[in-house]
Amino acid sequence: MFKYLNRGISTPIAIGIIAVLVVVVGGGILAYQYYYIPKQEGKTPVVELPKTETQKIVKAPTIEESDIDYLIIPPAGQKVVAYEGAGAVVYNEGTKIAIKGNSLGKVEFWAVPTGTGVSNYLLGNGTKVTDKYGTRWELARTDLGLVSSIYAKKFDIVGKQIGVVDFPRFDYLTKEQFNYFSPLLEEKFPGFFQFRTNLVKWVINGSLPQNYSKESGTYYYYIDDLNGDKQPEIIITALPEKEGPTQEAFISVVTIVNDDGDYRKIGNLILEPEHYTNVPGIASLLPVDLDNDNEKEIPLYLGLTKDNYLTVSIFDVNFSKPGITQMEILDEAGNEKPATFFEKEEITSNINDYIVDIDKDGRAEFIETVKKQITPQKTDECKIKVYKWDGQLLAYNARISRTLTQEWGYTCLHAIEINYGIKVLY
Ligand SMILES: [Ca+2]
Ligand SMILES: [Ca+2]
Ligand SMILES: [Ca+2]
Repeated sequence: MFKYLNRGISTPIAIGIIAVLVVVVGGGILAYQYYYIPKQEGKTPVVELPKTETQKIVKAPTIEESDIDYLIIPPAGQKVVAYEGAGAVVYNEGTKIAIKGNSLGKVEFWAVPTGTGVSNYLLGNGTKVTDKYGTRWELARTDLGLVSSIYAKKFDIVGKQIGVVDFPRFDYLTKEQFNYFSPLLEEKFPGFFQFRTNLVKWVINGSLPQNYSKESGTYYYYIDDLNGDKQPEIIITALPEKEGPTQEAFISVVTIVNDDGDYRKIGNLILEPEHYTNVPGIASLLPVDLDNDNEKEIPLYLGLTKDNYLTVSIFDVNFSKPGITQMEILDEAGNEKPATFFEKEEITSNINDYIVDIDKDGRAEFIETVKKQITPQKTDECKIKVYKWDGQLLAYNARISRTLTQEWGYTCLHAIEINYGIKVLY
């Protein structure tokens, strides 16, 4: 099940992924023993909160972010944002790292390489630089490439080690990301931004109802610009403090409206316990516009069913008439039902979901692939089911869907690449 979550980690905006990993990996197995997601395709299993809760702007107080003693200086013209916590990073050529500090005597930079059997190694000592940004110790090397982490040892003027600084996970921001991320960023050095974690936590605390836990790991958030207005939306999902069969999962979307961090609620939605087994969250399927209204829909992973299917469902955020609803689809048999899909991997068959523009018309489709073994270790069958917006519903589209027989060893991703001429990257 790690695979499902890992697929999303390389995406630059998956800030809450670590929290989800902890919750899903730690709590998923326990949770699914108590809950069961029925496969019945009946009524929409959601209840909306009163509309009076939406659209009110909440003013942010002045929120201090914790200070940092490192710098990640990107090459000219690029922008980086650091998140909380460590993680593997690919350093673009020309990226500098530095430790701030006036009273230090020496700084050593160390790398933990990726892979096994290789020990930590010294990258080099820092060179002291003083300019209008203060005093810092810069590493001369700017060709770090892929490393699982970097840390620095700080020494005082008599050579005694006085601390270790771990460099965090960071991303290079695209222009588009920077446009909508900027209210949530604080510039620490030209081109180097710190993510305003404390502000985001304050927004989440204000958005969650009383009985929902504010401890990280029991909620999950994800940041995107769902409606393309350059103001970021925070998608928040959470479970109540005391899990149990009568508890309801909470999904909320807020928009940060200015650089002060004031926010406006767009909508809330409550998901009844029989429809999830864990904190709903975004993993490998990212928000994308599926119904051609220029607003992205949100695919959420809802945990495992009793028979080990991972559930994915699609939610639609409505900005003009604020609210969140679960999408409906038209299935292969022509029935309308909630947009809920399942993923499962077995030796003889597996089911996976993707969101890609499979017919290359500039719009994303929802794809479900079902791979089955036909002849052991010889041939497989891959059924590629395409759901496309038909003007009314996300509908199974027989014209684009295909069933293919393929050589054993090939995946449905190969089948999509060969038969549709597109590469699916996750
Ligand atoms: Ca927006
Ligand atoms: Ca849409
Ligand atoms: Ca398309």
